[in-house]
Amino acid sequence: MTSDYTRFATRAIHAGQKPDPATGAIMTPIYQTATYAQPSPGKFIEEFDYSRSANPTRTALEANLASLEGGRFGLCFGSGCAAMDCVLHLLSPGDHVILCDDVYGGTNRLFHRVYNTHGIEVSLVDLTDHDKAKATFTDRTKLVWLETPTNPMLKVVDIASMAELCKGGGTMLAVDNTFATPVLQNPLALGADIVCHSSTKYIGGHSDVVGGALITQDEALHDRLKFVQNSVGAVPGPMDCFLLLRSTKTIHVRVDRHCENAMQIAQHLENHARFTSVVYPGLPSHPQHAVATKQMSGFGGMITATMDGGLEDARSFLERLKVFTIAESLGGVESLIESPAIMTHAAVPTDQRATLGITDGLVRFSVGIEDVADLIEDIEQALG
Ligand code: P1T
Repeated sequence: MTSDYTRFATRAIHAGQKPDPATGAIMTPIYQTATYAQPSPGKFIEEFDYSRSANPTRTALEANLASLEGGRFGLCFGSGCAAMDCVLHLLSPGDHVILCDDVYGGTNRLFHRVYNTHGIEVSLVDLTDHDKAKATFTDRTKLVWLETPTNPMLKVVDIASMAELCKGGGTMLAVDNTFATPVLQNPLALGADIVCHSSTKYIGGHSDVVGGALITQDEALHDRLKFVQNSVGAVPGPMDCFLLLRSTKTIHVRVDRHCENAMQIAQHLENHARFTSVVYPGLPSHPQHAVATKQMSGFGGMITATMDGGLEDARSFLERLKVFTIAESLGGVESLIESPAIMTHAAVPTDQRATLGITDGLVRFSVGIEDVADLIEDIEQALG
């Protein structure tokens, strides 16, 4: 499924896509069909028999995303949560999972409130602490699941060192690469077995699609995941796949600008008296800045910062912003801002939030690609 092109920008635009054989249409058509005519019973044209199993618009997107992550196989889903769920279906009762302590609230909920009840034991661990991570492995540990940078605290986990810990023990390493994007970080090259994306975010880039993806190198693992994808059926429709294919053509350009804008805003906030802490992997003050520099080619568009007052202070700041919009989600061209404690991470138990630093004064910026001077002016007027 990988493309012949070696350079990222060319793969972003061409991988998985060729002019439509029927008409020469340059853009992969939206194959809005549930089923396919069979020339003879049980004989298909290519792999297409029914659109839950395969659809040409989705096949093109799956090949494109596989190529962007440097993987051989891609699978797309109706949401990032559906992609995660597909991996968790590979587990059996009694299996043990190590989950990074700081993850999207919905990820925490899926592992703890859905799969825990199916007999999967989950250990939440700060995976930036190598020794702590190592000590958590048991002979039943089948999966390590991490995000890096994490949502929302932007911790950076050393992927290669986690891959080393998983090696040899039959433990799969899955990395949610949503915040980093395939432009800035490729976990498969660092030893991960599975890369997961909420393609709702930077892959889509325009806040108009909900989707998810899994990318792998190993054919046997891909076949197991594809079996679940088809059996459970949480697949995206062809229109959403078309929109995502259109988006990946510009992902490298968008992500570069997200990084530039976020760096300037992080530096600005760091010098601001109203914020007691500013977390951005590109700042030398970030505790894992060295790891980020080693495994990422840029630092992304997400910033978290703690305001000196509590929730009311954060609320009035958010309400006064004019360019930033208060909303869940991230990774779109437009700037968004939110309060994790009462929005994206409200599903995380209060004690866990406190341990992680998800306080009431924490705000999370998804820095868009508007003119950065307007973004900084907006922040200033809202604080003033
Ligand atoms: O929303 P969905 O496409 O199902 O993706 C879930 C998901 C998975 N992984 C990460 C790192 C995520 O951030 C998300 C979704 N996150 C948000 C909606 C949010 O505002 O943080």
